Amino acid sequence: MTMWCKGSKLASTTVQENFLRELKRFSTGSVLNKKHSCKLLIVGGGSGGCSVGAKYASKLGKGNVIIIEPSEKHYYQPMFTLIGGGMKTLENSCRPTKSVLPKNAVWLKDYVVKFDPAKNQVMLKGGDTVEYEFMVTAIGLQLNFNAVEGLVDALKTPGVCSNYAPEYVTKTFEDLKKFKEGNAIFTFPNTPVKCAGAPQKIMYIAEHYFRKTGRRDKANIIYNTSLPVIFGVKKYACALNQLCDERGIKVNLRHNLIKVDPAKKEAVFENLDSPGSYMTLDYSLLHVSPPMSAPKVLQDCKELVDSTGFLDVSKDTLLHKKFDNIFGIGDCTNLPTSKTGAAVASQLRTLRLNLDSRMKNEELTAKYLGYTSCPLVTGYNSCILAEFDYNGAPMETFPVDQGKERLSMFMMKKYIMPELYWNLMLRGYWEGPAIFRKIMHLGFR
Ligand code: FAD
Ligand code: UQ1
Repeated sequence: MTMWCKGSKLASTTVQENFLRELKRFSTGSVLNKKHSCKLLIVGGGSGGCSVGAKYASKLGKGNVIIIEPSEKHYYQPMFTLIGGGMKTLENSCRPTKSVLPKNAVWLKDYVVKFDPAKNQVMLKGGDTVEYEFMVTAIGLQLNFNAVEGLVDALKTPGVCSNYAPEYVTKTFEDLKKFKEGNAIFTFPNTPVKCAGAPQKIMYIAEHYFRKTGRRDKANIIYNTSLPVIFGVKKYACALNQLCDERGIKVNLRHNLIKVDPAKKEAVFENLDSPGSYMTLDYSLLHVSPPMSAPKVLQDCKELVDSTGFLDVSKDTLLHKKFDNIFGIGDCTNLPTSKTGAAVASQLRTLRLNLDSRMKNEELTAKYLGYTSCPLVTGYNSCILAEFDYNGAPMETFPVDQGKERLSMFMMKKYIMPELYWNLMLRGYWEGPAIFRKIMHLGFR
């Protein structure tokens, strides 16, 4: 202190405080905060962000595209189902983000903490701001494990697992291996979800695994879903209901997991058709699909979202309903279709054509029909490949009845889809199977 001043105590304190404040500002980096700007900003470098980024980084040239993505690791999430069943490893599903983002784009490894669409800018956690001419929002959705009482602690105990997050997914197969007897319960939450088939795919895999390992007669398999049906599309719902009947799986509709007690090994479900009435079940195995929502940062920007908190875009063009320089893709949007990577691929085509038009001030002509797909893995060698549109009408690619369990579809899910994802989709070359559907159906339908 004496180094700084020889005057009164008050003056020396003020100088010292100012110095400390400057030091803090410098050490936290705020003095170095930057203002970036770009032609196209992409928020989120997951399935949607990477593929849009790949398209535009080459089209617009070096430095004109900025991608904001906080994670060092990129996961191929559709593989989580197979990891839970012991058919793939977590390493198989993961690549460094650096290796999947387009080289011509600028990667800012940070979180968006505030959207300010009126000023065409976003704020980052590290303090930087980014200004854009056009923005594509692709920040996925948020998993809310803590919205179920006791769940986060229960996930640390034997028997409670979830395929939904990379930190938990490897535990699923550990728990399947350890299962001896009792209730094996699988849940579907009372919220929008990504991959609406995933909560039950792992159940069919577990059922097959117990059969393969001679424990099926010891397992009481139960599917407790918040939905009023087993699956939203009638054709596939019929096939799945029949499968559950044949395999002795009990389905409880409109039952929502609200509490897990790992000490008692009990799970509590609310009956959504009779509020205030509950079903408590013992479990030996509990696979939880957690409640999900739009990311909080998006929900907080009221101008961007609808009443559900998801990005409010036109279901036809993917353009934001209020801001004509903002598009959305994937799980963070309010597109009324099932949230999947397959849907993202199909949306990519519409988004590309319409963003090109917006950049040239032309009318938007491309229309997304709601195509989505869910490979419903039903065991270690079978899969029902559901494909459908906004109306729940099947939009099947192959000229066979896809409502049946098939080995070919399983092989495609296990071996072809990952290659297609890493090598084509993330590089912007896969815009869904529409072209194959047209070719395959020539002369058939
Ligand atoms: P994501 O790929 O999740 O990417 C969102 C990105 O945004 C992330 O990288 C995240 O780090 C980033 N982000 C988040 N917050 C911020 C922020 N504040 N600032 C900046 N960046 C942020 N789909 C299929 O097609 N077939 C399947 O068989 C299938 N099975 C699945 C099984 C499971 C268990 C799961 C979990 C998913 C499955 N899916 C499947 C769904 C598919 O993975 C998603 O629908 C798809 O990844 C959505 O892409 P997205 O770009 O919208 O979101
Ligand atoms: C698909 O396009 C896709 O994206 C790459 C998936 O995974 C993320 C899928 O699981 C499926 C089924 C499709 C649809 C593709 C075909 C060939 C039917």
